[in-house]
Amino acid sequence: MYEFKVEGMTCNHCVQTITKTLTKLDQAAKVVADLPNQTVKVESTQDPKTLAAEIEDAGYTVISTRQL
Ligand SMILES: [Cu+2]
Repeated sequence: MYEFKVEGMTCNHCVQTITKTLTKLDQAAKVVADLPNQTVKVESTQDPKTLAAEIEDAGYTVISTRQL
């Protein structure tokens, strides 16, 4: 599982956008976005760089990535 610190998530729509884009990349991915903490936890077999790039493509900035 990876935790991404993300900048730019402001509402539930952002959460949905990020969740949708990541599950499109990996249908088996489990995504938990935490709006107050501005983090996105992702359980996925995909490379974390690929996941981060996907979040950025959706219009958000990934500040840091860590493995949990
Ligand atoms: Cu939003």
